[in-house]
Amino acid sequence: MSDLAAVKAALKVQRIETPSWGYGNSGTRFKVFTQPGVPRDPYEKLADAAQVHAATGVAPQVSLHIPWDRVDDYGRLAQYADGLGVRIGAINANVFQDDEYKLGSVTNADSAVRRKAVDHLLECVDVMDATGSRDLKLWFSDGTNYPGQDDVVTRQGRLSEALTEVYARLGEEQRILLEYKLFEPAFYTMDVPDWGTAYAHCLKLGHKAQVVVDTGHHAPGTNIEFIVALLLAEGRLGGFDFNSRFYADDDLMVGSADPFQLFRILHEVVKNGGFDEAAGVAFMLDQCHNIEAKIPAVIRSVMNVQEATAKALVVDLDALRAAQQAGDVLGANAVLMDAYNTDVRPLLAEVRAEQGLDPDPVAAYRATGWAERTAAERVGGTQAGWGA
Ligand code: PSV
Ligand code: MN
Repeated sequence: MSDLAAVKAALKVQRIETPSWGYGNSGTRFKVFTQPGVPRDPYEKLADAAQVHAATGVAPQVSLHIPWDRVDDYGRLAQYADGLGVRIGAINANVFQDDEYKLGSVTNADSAVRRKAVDHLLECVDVMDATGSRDLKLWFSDGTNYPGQDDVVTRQGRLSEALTEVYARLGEEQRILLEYKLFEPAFYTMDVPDWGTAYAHCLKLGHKAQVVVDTGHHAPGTNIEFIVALLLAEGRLGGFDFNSRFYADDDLMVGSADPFQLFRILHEVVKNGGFDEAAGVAFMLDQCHNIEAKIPAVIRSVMNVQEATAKALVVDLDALRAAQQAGDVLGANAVLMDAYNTDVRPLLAEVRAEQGLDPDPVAAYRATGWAERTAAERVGGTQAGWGA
């Protein structure tokens, strides 16, 4: 797409979902640093997310994590979000933090543990019903640490059984988004280690089951854009958990470690119709801001996705296809690099101004005084954090 009006129109309708846990304290296994003004409950997390949407205009959805965001009345939480101009996005299940899950959740050899895990997943569908959420995002920490610890195929059978029960509970418009991860916390085998395993389960389940690509969940050097293109072509790309990594699952701000990779991924999305509403791809962030201020970091991340998207949108696809058809290796590569090397920041500033937004979202946020106000007001209580 190289028609400027069409590029601008596409940027205006882009939507990026932010994670409730991105607003709480987080850290590593060595230390969680606290920050002043951090939310103390899901309501305050939504209020922070609404600041990101106000500054950027493209982040109206917030993913929840259950039980971290457990409340008594989810209908009330959804209404509160509505009043802030945002809504509830994906519901992330959590079957990785209870002691019973030491040897796995839905793949545990003990049927009582499996029952408990599936009941939690079903509870998450109840939360979707109450909040109007479309997507149940499933990530399983299940796996083994040592060769011989358990039988790989038997575990796949247990996984399949659990997914089948949850799939049957979904409403017409609801979906399972199945996320894979190469390693961690299990170090020898994960039960859903890669897109192929996730894809195989989704195929068996049906069209309401889709794969989620978390950009931090691959072996170093993996060609993620190839996976994205393939899943899109097969109609099975449910969404992204965007973040950046240098070494493992670092969960840094998306586009900070390798902006070129983010561009290559979004180029495949653009080229293969992934931005069409009908494709149903959820563009979510899954990051933790350990040392940087949370709200500006989320804003920065949203802007990084916008910049990579804008570059992907200015690729001259006609010229690219012509070069590909002609076998012009250098010419085709030059078309892509021209787009990547375009400074799209003035274009995005224009798009924002046309929408009545400040061209500089971070400055706009800072000018609200929200950080100072929440630091003064949010005293007492327990700050939300990764795991709460
Ligand atoms: C697992 O590493 C993961 O990417 C899953 O999406 C979890 O729900 C999330 O991180 C927790 O932060
Ligand atoms: Mn994730």
